Amino acid sequence: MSVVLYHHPRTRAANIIWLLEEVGCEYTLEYVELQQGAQKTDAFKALNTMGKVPTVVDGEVVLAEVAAIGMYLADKYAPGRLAPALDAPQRAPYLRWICYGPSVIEPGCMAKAGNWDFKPQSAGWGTYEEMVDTIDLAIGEGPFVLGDTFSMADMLFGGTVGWMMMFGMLPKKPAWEAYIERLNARPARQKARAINEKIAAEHGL
Ligand SMILES: N[C@@H](CCC(=O)N[C@@H](CS)C(=O)NCC(=O)O)C(=O)O
Repeated sequence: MSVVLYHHPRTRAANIIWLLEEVGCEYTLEYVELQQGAQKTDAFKALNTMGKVPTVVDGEVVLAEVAAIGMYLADKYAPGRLAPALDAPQRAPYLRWICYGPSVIEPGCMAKAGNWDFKPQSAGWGTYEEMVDTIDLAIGEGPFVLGDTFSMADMLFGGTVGWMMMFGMLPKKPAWEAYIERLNARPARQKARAINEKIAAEHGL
């Protein structure tokens, strides 16, 4: 049985193809016509009440949220390879950097770009400057956030950092660019990019 990814190539769902390719499980893609509102139909919202992609179905499992999907795929299909064991010391930074993308980087960048009025002591994403310092800590000397070991954390954390740098919402620091280039060089990422571009072309995007 293959994993089904509800997908659109110009969204966060694009990155999930990279995750699936690295994990190496069988998968199929279901294109969601976002422009026509297919994500807000009752049928789709029965899978994901948010009416958003990515959404994944794996047998009886239905899952949304990029970080949750990544952790699930790594634990189920690549334990010990893309996800450190539950009792491994590396499991702690692995979880930290996976959570850091959606809980700090995404809202922190949106807050900065949108000039939001908020109290950094109360907002979970804190100040932009502290976020940048923390990304420096995560990337460090590299080559990956767990040092020499590439993991699902790089796909999720690195995916978010790369996306935000591309949109000018994070600075293009040389060490960060070098990290993203290491991720871009992975064959699975290049394959995923080609798949996304093919689907985009097929749909005139
Ligand atoms: N928190 C969600 C965000 C998902 C999300 O915002 N997806 C966007 C595309 S990048 C979407 O489906 N937008 C369509 C809509 O909201 O109508 C995640 O991490 O998966």
